[in-house]
Amino acid sequence: MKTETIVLLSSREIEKMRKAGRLAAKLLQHLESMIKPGISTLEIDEEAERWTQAHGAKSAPLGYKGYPRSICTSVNEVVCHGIPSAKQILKEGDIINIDVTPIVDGYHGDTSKTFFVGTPSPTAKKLVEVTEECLRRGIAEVKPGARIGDIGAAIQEYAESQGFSVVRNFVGHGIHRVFHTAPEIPHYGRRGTGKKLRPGMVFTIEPMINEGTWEVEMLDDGWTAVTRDRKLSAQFEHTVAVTEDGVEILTLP
Ligand code: EYL
Ligand code: CO
Repeated sequence: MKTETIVLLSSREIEKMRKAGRLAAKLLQHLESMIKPGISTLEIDEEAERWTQAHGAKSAPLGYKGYPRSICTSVNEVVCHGIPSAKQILKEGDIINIDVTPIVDGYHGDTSKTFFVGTPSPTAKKLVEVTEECLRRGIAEVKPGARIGDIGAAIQEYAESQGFSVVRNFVGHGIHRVFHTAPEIPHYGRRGTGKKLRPGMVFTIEPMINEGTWEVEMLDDGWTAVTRDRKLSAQFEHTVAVTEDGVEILTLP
């Protein structure tokens, strides 16, 4: 059993999270400008590493539990933790989630978005729009006194009402000086359940929403998670702080 405690950050620490979060959002904006048919996901990763270093930051994923690259690039049926590769060339109609986590002055900013490569199919467009709205609805639940289960319930209700499913195997996570810590934030669940939110808590909300089944398979590389039915999966992620009167999104440009 995990014995990690949920840390409440001071306003000085939240300010550092804001700086890391802002850099993460700007990095994602920068990488978005590279997305076009013909580019490899490794080229995007290499630019992410270069840009991060040029801004005096470090890439948290690189070497974390042995992860080999600086960002995750999850294309089409890849649910999360897709590894950038020279062999993976983006093509017209793909969807790609780019997930970045720079470390600035010891604090982490974790954010991701799903982008279209050229013009999406109607299904891809709807899935991506619904997933972004799931993140928005999850964030809207966050305030002191609310429960962790309220976040997942809001996300699950909306995703399933639109005919999509919510990934169970991966959850949002506490984040500060540590990349991945308590609390866990499931993107499904029941209102009124789970721990109470308190000012100073900082965590990610990062729903992965699937076109078909919610079930996930791991590829033989040991990192990449794909949908069991190989249908599409989309994801959006912000790092948020619980404030005295609600929520602050820390990963805005
Ligand atoms: C490294 C470690 C298995 C990431 C996140 C990359 C990947 C697969 C083991 C959290 C934890 C990204 O961005 C993240 N959450 O939003 N580990 C991560 N790795 C890795
Ligand atoms: Co992330």
